[in-house]
Amino acid sequence: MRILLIHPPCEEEIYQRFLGLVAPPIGLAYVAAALENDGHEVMIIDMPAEAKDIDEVKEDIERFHLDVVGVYCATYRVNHANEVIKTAKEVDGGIKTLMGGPHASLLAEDCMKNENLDVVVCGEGEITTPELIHTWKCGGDLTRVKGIVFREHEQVVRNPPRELADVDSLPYPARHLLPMDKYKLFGTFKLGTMISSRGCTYGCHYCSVAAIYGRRWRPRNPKRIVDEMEYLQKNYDIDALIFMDDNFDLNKKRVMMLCDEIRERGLDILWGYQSASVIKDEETLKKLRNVGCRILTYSIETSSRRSIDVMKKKVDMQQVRDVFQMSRKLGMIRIANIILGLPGEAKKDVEESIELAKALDPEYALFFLPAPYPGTKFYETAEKMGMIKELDWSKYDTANPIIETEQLSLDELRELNKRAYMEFYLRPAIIKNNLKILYDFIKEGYIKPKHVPGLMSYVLRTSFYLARL
Ligand code: B12
Ligand code: SF4
Repeated sequence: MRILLIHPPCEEEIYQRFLGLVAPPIGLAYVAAALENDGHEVMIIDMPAEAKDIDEVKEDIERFHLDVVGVYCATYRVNHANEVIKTAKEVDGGIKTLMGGPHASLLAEDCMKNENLDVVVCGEGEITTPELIHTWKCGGDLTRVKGIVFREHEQVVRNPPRELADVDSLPYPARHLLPMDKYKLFGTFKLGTMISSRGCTYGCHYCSVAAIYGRRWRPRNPKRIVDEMEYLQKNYDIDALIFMDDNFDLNKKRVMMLCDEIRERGLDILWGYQSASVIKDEETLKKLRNVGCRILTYSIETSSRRSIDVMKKKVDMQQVRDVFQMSRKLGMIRIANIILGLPGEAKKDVEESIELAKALDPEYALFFLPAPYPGTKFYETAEKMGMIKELDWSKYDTANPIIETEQLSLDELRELNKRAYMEFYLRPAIIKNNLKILYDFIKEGYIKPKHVPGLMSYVLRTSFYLARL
């Protein structure tokens, strides 16, 4: 069958704005690989990365003569995902339409209100999607396909859930179908991404991953991970690699084994990850640094002890301070993610979080406004307490305020968020920190002359944005 998978855009790309990050939709590439293995002809359009609008996508759908169109759906992309599905059916009513991703998985029945949508694939797509397409092709019985929600005789039917895949036996994501040249970090490093584990055992109340997959963590074998790192370096000539796991550093022993494997193979690659667990000791941090790990994103979330407890986030503030100091000494690029305005927070708490960001003094900080994603415990509570003031899901991108706290209105939160960015970035320390990193990275050969134009244009764009705040 001829299948097109689409990554729809969203209104605000915070990571692109502040980190010059454009990342591949690797979940779609995993599904595409499984479909190719089954003999299908698969294409992927990454609308934001390729800067394609819906009219251009419509032309593609007309040109490709497709059997199936599938779309990724996170909450903040839902309006565009629905538009894509509608467009596919407008072009040809015979095209089967599919949705997957976190929002679709958690709110499948709601997504099925779009009458142009035929099926939602809930949870992982690698086993379910080929099986579904095989069933369509053979005119088989959809009630036998686990993990889908579909329409039968005008009724929406939910089948039993699909068991989780064995993460070590999955084929590599079909990156050859993605516009790999478009993926960037800091506007200039050619970026590759990988998933070295899936899921997370923590149960943060605002998390969609825990809501979809439960509190399970499935690590890949370090040898297989390094095989894929080598493959990426060799085939895509990437400048930097970021692990996009839900919880990369949950198991310190596995991190150590991965470092050993990288060292033993002599792999020379600049890499980083988003830390959910926060490696706390200097020895491990050193080990990471010595095998090229130089970009660390720490999800601090908030400085307020009360918010940490309410959201069931595992954070120890003293450890966070120590880790920031140690990783600074080791010449890492540190990115702090901080949430402002969690339930119960007053202006004073938000100001404390901004002060914390400045005190930690990382090279970059991202400030998020909390969004209660449907299907999570946070959503349940926020809804029950009447806190949700924004109902347009396209605004659930953490750049827009969604909930009011007892003490803070949406407008106040919007203002505090702007203030956080201005206070954090308009400090001499930012220039000093970044110049130091720049110097180190040039000296170590990570930044080459070819990176300079991209880097300059990213710095100018971000500065221009900050100046207009
Ligand atoms: C990497 C990542 C990012 C990256 C890059 C995203 C990208 N381009 O891929 C970055 C850092 C930019 C990012 C940013 C954000 N992210 Co994010 N991100 C993730 C993360 C950790 C991993 C995604 C991933 O690649 N997983 C691995 C693949 C294999 O899994 P997958 O994508 O789910 O795909 C599988 C299935 O869903 C299914 N599937 C997916 N699509 C389709 C389509 C079809 C047709 C089918 C059949 C099946 C299918 O099959 C795939 C293979 O099994 C997820 C957590 C998660 N596990 O989803 C959060 C997650 C998607 N992000 C989330 C959020 C909230 C954000 C932000 C809004 C918030 C923030 N402040 O960080 C921002 C803003 C985005 C923006 N507009 O700027 C939420 C979304 C919640 C929701 N209900 O929509 C998640 C789920 C995190 C969470 N803990 O709740 N993110
Ligand atoms: S640490 Fe991250 S992935 Fe794990 S439950 Fe919390 S938000 Fe979800």
